[in-house]
Amino acid sequence: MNLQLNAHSKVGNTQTDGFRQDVLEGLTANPKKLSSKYFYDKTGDRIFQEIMAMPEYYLTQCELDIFKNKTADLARLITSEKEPFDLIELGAGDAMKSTFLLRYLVEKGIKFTYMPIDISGNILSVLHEKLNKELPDLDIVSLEGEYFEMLHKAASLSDRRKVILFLGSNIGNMDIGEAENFCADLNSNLVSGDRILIGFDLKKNPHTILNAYNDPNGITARFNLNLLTRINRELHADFDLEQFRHYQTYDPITGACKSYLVSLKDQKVLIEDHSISFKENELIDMEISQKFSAEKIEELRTKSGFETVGEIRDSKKWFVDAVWQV
Ligand code: AVJ
Repeated sequence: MNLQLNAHSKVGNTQTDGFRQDVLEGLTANPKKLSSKYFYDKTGDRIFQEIMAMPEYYLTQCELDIFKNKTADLARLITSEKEPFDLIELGAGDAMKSTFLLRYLVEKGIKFTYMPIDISGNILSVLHEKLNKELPDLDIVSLEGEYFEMLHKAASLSDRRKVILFLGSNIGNMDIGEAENFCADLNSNLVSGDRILIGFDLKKNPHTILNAYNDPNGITARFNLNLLTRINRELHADFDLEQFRHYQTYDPITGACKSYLVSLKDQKVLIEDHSISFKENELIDMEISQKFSAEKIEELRTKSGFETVGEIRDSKKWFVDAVWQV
């Protein structure tokens, strides 16, 4: 079975409608806010690839270390029984790390279907093609859309045991309260025996963390500013990118690493027929990349109702992949 499903409406364009509504709501709020989930258009996908290749962005190498060098341990944590299961990856992207696990499972003859979920249809078709070539025996059903919508779709496609991958510290894009709600929602959408594997970026030397998001070449700045370009293109807005500057913070106490765009002057931006006013030095809250302590991870697990199965850290102990069970 090799399928590619998506949530595009054939009549009207529900995706743009949701984007427009979120952007207008966020930019008329105080403080102004945009959602980092919209970073990933075609250019955003490409800039994120550049970020993952930066020496400062240690997260990629840490989780790659786990998937490359501790594959058998990972496989043991997610495959409890003999029955075939569905391996669902939230925000699969290019599946650079999970491909090591996929290859291992295929080589061991373990029966499963890989279901990558991503909001970027562009990156999903690239992934689908790549995996067909590299692992021709792999069953793939790719699902384009929002996580929970696509999880429901996955549940409607089969009643096999589900294992959900949520890698790369994607969970860091939620604040602690949102992460608790998200994990509790995951828990209530799963059934007994289902498992989740979540990648958490751990607290560490604050310089190391800040450097990963405040890179000297301004790649992360471009990543943020690209959302304004996307709004200009898709919502016919007139943001002047020269008049906004990226600003990054890390609070080592709370573990919140946050990015903002600062308006460099008093200015008005037109988005369709809405005029948005910015004061000089006014901020747009762009992204949170939350860092975790072991205690916070335990608290998140118990609050959302999961049992622990096990966890694997990279050799530097900077990152952890935790496996939980309903
Ligand atoms: C894809 C959410 C894991 O927060 O570290 C990288 C995105 N933002 N640099 C992260 C990101 C700026 C990344 N995640």
